[in-house]
Amino acid sequence: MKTYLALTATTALAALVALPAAAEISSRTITISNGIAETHPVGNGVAAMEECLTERTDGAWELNAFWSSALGDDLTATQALRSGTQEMVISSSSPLVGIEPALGVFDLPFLFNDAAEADAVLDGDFGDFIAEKMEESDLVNLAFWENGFRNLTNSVRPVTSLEDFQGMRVRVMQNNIFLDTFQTLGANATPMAFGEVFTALETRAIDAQENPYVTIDTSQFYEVQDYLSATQHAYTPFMVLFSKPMFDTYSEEEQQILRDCAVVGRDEQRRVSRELSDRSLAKVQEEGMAFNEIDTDQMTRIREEVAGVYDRHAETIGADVIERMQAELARIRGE
Ligand code: TK8
Repeated sequence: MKTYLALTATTALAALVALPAAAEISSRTITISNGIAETHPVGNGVAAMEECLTERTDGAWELNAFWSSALGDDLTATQALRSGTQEMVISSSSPLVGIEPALGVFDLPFLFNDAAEADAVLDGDFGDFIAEKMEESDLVNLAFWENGFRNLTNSVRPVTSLEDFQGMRVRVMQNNIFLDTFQTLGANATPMAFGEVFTALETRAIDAQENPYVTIDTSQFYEVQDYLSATQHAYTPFMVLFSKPMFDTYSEEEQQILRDCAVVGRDEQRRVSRELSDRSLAKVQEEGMAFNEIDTDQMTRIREEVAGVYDRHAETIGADVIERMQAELARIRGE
């Protein structure tokens, strides 16, 4: 009798604990796509996110990840989210300005001074403001991860001065602000999806591209590029986007699990990205790239040359969006 009672109590307790979870969490396979290789720190972020999801759902969810543009480039995959045919994408913000013009604020040259500033803006009120805007386009931004500070590679010459950009055929993202920045520097800029860049460099259809060190390394651009110059001309984020039509079918508990685990992934992704950056820079030099920094006077000339980009794109991005960003940066900088 005693044993029976104890058993019943245990069973009842187990049912109490298990029931709400069983009611709120359905078993799911979530497709997530990326343009970069799995060896990029985004791979570490996705692994950390998956571990978190497994733990929080008792293994009811699985992430099905596709790399190297296997499900299409950033823009194509993001459109699939909007129409509710794919759950997730980790996309650069830059190719999405046609969907949400305010995202162009991140593409303005020399906006952030360092990664800490970028984190403070992206993880704070400004990031929330952007996330709210994305919902109007049927996209839920779960978190901002790191793409990083971008640097120029090419197969023509080391870029040490403003004049060195002249006539260089540079691939830029599908983004008018980057296009304007590189045209203003005198380059011949061509917008292109990321998945086409390696081949375009290999066949010499273009001379140059720009990306953070970890991307230059993990995409093996060192095989088809000779020079790397530390231009640090912009910091662009990755957005961890979820299809809003699909998100809306998830229970509140499930939505919270997604948000929490995207943040767990973010912290790991940024940690690895920052740790790898120096190693990637060393590695691409070992692989034969010639690296140079650009002296302060020339960097000042480059910055001044592109300063007009801010005004030329203020109307498209939204003057209020740029002002909000600048106010936020002033606050962070203690100005
Ligand atoms: C990968 C891209 C890449 C970006 C680019 O899909 O296109 O140059 O920097 O990281 O999002």
